[in-house]
Amino acid sequence: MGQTEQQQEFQETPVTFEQPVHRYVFLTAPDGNMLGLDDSGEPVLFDEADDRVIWDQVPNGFKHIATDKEISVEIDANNCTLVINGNKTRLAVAHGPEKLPSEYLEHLQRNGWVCLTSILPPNTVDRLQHTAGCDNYEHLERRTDMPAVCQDAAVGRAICEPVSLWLIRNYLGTRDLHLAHPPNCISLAPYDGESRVQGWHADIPYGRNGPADRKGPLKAVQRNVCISAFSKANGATAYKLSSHQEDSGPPEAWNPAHQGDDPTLRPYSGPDADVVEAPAGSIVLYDARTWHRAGFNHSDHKRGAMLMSFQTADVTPKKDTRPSCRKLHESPVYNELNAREQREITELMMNQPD
Ligand SMILES: O=C(O)CCC(=O)C(=O)O
Repeated sequence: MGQTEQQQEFQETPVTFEQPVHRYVFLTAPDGNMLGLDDSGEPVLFDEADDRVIWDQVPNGFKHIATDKEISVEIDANNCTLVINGNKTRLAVAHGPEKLPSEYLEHLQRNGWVCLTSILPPNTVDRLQHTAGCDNYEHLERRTDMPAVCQDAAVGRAICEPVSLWLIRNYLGTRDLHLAHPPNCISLAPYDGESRVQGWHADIPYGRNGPADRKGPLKAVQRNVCISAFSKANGATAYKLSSHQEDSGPPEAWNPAHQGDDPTLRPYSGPDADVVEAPAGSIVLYDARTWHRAGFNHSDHKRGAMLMSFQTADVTPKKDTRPSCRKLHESPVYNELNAREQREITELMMNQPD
């Protein structure tokens, strides 16, 4: 590697998202459906997280952000009771997004990626860190004797995070999606300066479908969950943001290890690449055509992540997700998930193309 290239190493451009100072709330029924207002302003439960289910807590109750309508209700230990469709329904005040789903969708459609900053609640993040063996749980070995989704309900909750599911379905223009592989909680070890590292790639084709037509219909959205806080220093995923619009995959020069005899040559890490830095519990969604690779972890600690690919019904998954889902159905963890989560996971993991 020449002098100039070396000077340009580890110089990716950071795109940094700070901890939100304000977040909206969901009002969630025991079955996981979320309170919203219908077109006539009546309270209704929805199973999709679009703008209709986004609320702000105000002194006497809640304000519906899309309509400015306020409802007065007493809040007791983060719960309230409301009459919905003639039934008294107990609702939990739950961790919501920093922005409206429609704002995220606008960003995703314009740029091919979006960061949902700190969208997962802290208790879910803590259990994901436990499952990945990172952060406060770095002393633990990651379990490999059962699928991650059976190890802790937090994994299923992260899979079913409702704003990201709504965004992916709208971006891909279909409700009918499945996961490309069983979700795993992984950790990126500190980089020793010489081992082989992941090269630049795009995740389409993700399965066994043959070469992708990058100009063809949209086929998949990737979802990287930041289990640890992601920073350039600890190996946050590197992207060429908006490269989903390019006609081809990453340039050969960005992957010198793929050409010569030395598979440990480092991939491009200069300023034309980006890293998305975000607090733990953030989710980065990106068009599967986006060029990306794991970052270089220059810290002394493991960096936890959960990587998922949501594909349209016609795409063959990389791995069959049905055996893991059957194990989940038999596991006590399944009963910790609410009805919405059980339905979503079963659909996302059991639906496979013929
Ligand atoms: O580990 C990472 O940061 C990203 C890896 C990734 O997205 C991939 O392998 O496709």
